[in-house]
Parts: sequence; C-alpha cells; structure tokens
Amino acid sequence: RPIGIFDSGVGAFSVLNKLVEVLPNEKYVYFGDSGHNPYGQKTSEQLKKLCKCIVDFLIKNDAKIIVVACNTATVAALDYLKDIFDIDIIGVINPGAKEALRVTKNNKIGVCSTVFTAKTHGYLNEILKEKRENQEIAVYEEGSVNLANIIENGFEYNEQNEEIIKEFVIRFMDDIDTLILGCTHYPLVEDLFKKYFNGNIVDPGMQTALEVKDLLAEKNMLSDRKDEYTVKYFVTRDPDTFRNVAKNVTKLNIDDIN
Ligand code: DGN
Repeated sequence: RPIGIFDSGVGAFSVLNKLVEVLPNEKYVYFGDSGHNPYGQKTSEQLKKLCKCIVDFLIKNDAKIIVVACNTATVAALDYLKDIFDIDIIGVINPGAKEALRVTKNNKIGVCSTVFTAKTHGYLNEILKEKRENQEIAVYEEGSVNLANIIENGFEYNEQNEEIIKEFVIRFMDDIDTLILGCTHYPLVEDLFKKYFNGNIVDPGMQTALEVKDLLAEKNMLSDRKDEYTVKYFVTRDPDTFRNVAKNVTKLNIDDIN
C-alpha cells in the first residue's frame, strides 16, 4: 500500500525527495492541491475542509499513512485530521522543531514560513513543547505573503526574486544561529537561503522522512517490495504547469499525473 502525501502544490517535493532517499522501495500517492494555492491566505476552517477532502481521497487510494507535507496545513488541521481519521498522520512542524532544537547552540531560532504559520505560532508552540525544561529559547517567526506562490508558479533565478529571499532572511535578528525553512516550498530554493544565511538551515523534510520510516517499521508496515519507488500524482490545477515547475525541483519521475 502507498504512502499518501499532500501539499498545496509542489511544496511536498521537498519532503518526497527525502522520503524516497530514506524509503526507496515504497509506493507513493502525491496530492498537489495547486487549484487552491496559496494555503497561507486561507482561514483555519477552510484549510480543515480542504485537508479533510484530500485525506479522504488518499485513503480511498489505499494510503497506509498520511504525510501532511505542508506547514500551513499542519498547523491548521493536523490535530483535527488525527481526531477524525483512524490512520497515522504525520505533519512537518514537530520534526522541524525537534531538529532545530538539536542543532542550535545559542538557543535563538528563526522561522521563515507563510503568514498563517507565523501568525499562529506553529513553530513556537511546538518548540516550547519539545525543549528541555530549563532551556531558555528565543524564537523569531516571520511570514512571507508571496514567496510560496512564486515558487509554486515556477521560481526564476533573477535579481528580483533573489531580493525577496535576501530581504526575508535579513529581517531576522543577526544573532540567531538556526533558521527553519518553515514552508515546504522554501527548501526547493534552499541554495538562496544558504547564500544569505550562514548558520544552520533546518529543512524539516529529512527529519519527517525518518519519522515516517520509524513509524512504519514500528507497525510492521514497511514495504517488502524490491522494486524502486513509484509515485502517482493527482493535482487540482492543470497538470502541465505542475509538471513544468516540478521538473525543476525534483529528480523524480513525474509522468503519472492525473
Ligand atoms: N507549502 C505550504 C507550507 O508549507 O506552508 C504553503 C504554501 C502556500 O500555499 N502558500
């Protein structure tokens, strides 16, 4: 049975790229809700409704576990989805928060995300939950209105787009030593974040993939196939745009789009 994964569009590739490294023999079903992008400007109620439909759909497609590969959807709907569905569902924020706590030395962490994730303090809350009891942590959260959307529609490496990332990064206090890419679209242009920030960059994708692997192993649900992974894609906007953007952000085969 496949692993179900979803996002508001191409963002889930930053998690799927890591999943296939860690779990190369699984089947995957990818749902890119690009027709409802951007998620960052929606309300919690709208996001819960969209996520419920998507998880329903992935379960109908036989998913054995669901990966919410979108930070915005994780903050808005993860608890709700866990309440209403009887299947393991993993989001990206808790793994990202734990990874940041593991690598920070000065306990000052920045989070760049969508406006929704920043306003609802998705990371701050999770970091406070996961930190050691006496650990003094400072968390700075900033949201970008446009960046995820620009990446969703095909990021071009030009001065204007580079400037957006530069300005985003310099808004953080200089003394943070760790920056979380708290929107799954952002690791797709990680090279530019690296150019303007030289501390630790945390992409929650790898830690999420490792947790999916552990959970499947624990429940004896790892695939015993010997074949390479397969991915079946479903998108809610025209597949050609999705394919054109996707081919710049993943090495995975993107032929099977519905
Ligand atoms: N990729 C999504 C996230 O991680 O928050 C949001 C993208 C969007 O719809 N703006």
